[in-house]
Amino acid sequence: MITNPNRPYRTTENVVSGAPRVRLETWVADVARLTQPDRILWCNGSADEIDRLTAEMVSAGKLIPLDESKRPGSFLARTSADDVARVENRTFTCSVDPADAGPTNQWRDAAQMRVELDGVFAGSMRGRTLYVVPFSMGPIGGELSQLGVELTDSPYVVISMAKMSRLGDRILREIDAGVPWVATVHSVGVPLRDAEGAETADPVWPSNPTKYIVQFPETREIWSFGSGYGGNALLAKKCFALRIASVMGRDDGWLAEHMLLIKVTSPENHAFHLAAAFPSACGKTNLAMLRSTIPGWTVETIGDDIAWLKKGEDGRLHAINPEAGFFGVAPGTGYDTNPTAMETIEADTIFTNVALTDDGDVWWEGMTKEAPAHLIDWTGDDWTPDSGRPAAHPNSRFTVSIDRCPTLAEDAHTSFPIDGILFGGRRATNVPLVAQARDWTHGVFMGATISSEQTAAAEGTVGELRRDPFAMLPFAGYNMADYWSHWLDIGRQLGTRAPQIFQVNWFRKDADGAFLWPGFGENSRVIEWIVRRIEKRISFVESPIGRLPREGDLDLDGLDLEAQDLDALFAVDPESWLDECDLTEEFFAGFGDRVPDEFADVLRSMRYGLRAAASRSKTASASTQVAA
Ligand code: OXD
Ligand code: MN
Repeated sequence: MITNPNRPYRTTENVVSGAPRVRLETWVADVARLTQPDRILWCNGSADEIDRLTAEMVSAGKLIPLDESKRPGSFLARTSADDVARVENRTFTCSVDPADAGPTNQWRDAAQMRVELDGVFAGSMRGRTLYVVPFSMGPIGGELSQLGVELTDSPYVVISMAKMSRLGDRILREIDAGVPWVATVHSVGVPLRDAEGAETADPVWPSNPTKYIVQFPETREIWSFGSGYGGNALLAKKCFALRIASVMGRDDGWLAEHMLLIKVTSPENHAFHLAAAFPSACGKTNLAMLRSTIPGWTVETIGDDIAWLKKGEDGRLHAINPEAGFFGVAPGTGYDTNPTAMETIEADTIFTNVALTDDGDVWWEGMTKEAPAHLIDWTGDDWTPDSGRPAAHPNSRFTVSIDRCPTLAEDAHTSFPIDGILFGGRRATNVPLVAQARDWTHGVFMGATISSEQTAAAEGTVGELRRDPFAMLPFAGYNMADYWSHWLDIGRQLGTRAPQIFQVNWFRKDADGAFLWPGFGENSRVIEWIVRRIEKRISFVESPIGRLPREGDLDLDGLDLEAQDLDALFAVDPESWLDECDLTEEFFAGFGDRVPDEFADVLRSMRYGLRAAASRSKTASASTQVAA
């Protein structure tokens, strides 16, 4: 049974003594004894090393080089058909106490899981190389940074990690100096030789139908088996930077969040830093790379997926982007929707599961209005516009270093204080374009109630609310209700220095189902209002669900927005909000008595305000009828 030598599973076993490097080497040797690779390669992410691994993958047919004049330094990978997304139903949290995993995670007994993992990992790397990849999340040696080591048998993981996180010999020096590290082990689960020595050919994309994505929160350990794809295999990302890091944050007083980070500069040349949490498919990368449509305002990119937040010495909440790259969804990204992303991926990019053009470039739905007349689709088959199926997989991706982003803020490599936090869902009804929380507790409530209406595209009843608290449903490494309490606790520590919290909704629709708000670059108008509220330059209209813009404060210059649409964007219907309060109460009830009491107080005052508004509107409509 192998465990993290920094935090062993049992204090009486597996304790490796000696210098930190010896502990690391002993752990690598233990994993190698279990998985039986043919060779072990320690990686530092140098250009030579990445070039060599890339060339090996190209000659093995595992990467397709793209046309050097059209897409320099870029490659296409195609996965197997059963390995195209994160596998939430095979993701497990093995906390010591099942209650610590909570109702939103799949708990498994740690000891039993270790036995199962020992079984599947036994001999799983036969015939392959075991790559040892020490990495830093956040700048190496940075105050909010953390170290990890990934052991993997996938060269695709190594070349992707070189873009997504920080590698290098300096990390080993940090480890030598005693800095602890998170232990992560990954195997695609396809040995090239069986126990009897019979060899099998290596598939283009090896993956195993049996998959495990396992987090051991107390020992800060991740074991991933059977998938070579993104979040399942790049263990620094969702598994470490969110699931394990959120537990580290709970224990050590900080926050690991599924948030993008941007820097906004006002016409007065004042800079503001915003963090924003949105569930999947809500335009997070677009907001991270926003191009302002209002004069004098600029937005710079810091991160598109994950933020780590901690109280700084000045008493404010400081943030870093722990990642060093983007792993963005390709479909829907085009020069008209996100020109910054398109410029970022003009070179030095690994594409996965997009379509290949006849001239050696890439294409996906939404890149251009018209599809090319012929493509090779993501499965490697011929494709024409009337093939009746998408050419790129809907979850196809680009992997690219953040340093290629033309709007990158300098802060992408440092820490900085946060001025505002945004929570957004995809709501066709009820939720206004923007509302400011009355205080931190109300803001945490807003985060806890992020939701989207179910669309016909997914299983479930259309119109039903899908809850995704803090956009962390698949990523909170511990009990979601404890996570809310931890947020409240951080707010108490920050006191008056806490950032302001806002709720946004770009997706409200009119009665005919048309979007009321144009979105994309025009969201800069909402960002302007948010910044002006942070500065306290402007006032607000109080409503039972939060603080709304006064008439005239939201800059609508040059926008073709009817007065009735503007009203509809901000309408707060007391009756539907009272129903929404009931649904929220039901949702909270699923977490039992661990839900913070403060949420009941917020609900009570919201209902009080809504009932008062409902009776005012009844009186008003009665008097209108009398007058008529
Ligand atoms: C992602 C996700 O891939 O949130 O970023 O699923
Ligand atoms: Mn994400």
